[in-house]
Amino acid sequence: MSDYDSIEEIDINRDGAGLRIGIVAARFSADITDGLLAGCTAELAKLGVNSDDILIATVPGALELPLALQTMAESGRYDALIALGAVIRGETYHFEIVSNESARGITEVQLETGVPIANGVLTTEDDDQAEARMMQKGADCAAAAVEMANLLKVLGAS
Ligand code: INI
Repeated sequence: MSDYDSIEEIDINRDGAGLRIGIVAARFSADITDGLLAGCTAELAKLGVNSDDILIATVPGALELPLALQTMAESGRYDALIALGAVIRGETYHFEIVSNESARGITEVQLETGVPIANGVLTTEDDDQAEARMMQKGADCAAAAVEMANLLKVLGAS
């Protein structure tokens, strides 16, 4: 028996039924993005999200993710959003700028709009690392988006 058994705790809820989810995917590393999308959409289906309640938008690169996400968040049509992309150190001279700025923008959008965003922008040393992680990362983001959407509904109602 834990010390906090007498204190109310909100259960983790990963039931995706009825949730509307928007996905924005950066095409810069298209093969990696495809893997992220495959892992993400398969997990959303497993969690009960209806395919009619999902919209996928694509943008050129990770730096375009925040603005597209902001527009979707402000539309009021989504319970949660998912950002997908890859920034690979071996393929860019400005790795830090692209990875840091996309992460900063994604965080800012969720805090400013109140719509949760799962950050699935992989930052890796090379393609092999990105390929090894893409399916799991996509699935993790689907679970995070569903969980956060449900948590915010409870927190907002209490
Ligand atoms: N965009 C990415 O998504 N990943 C990268 O690794 C990357 N590199 O290597 O530069 C990248 N650059 C493009 C950037 O996101 C914008 O699309 C571009 O600067 C136009 O605004």
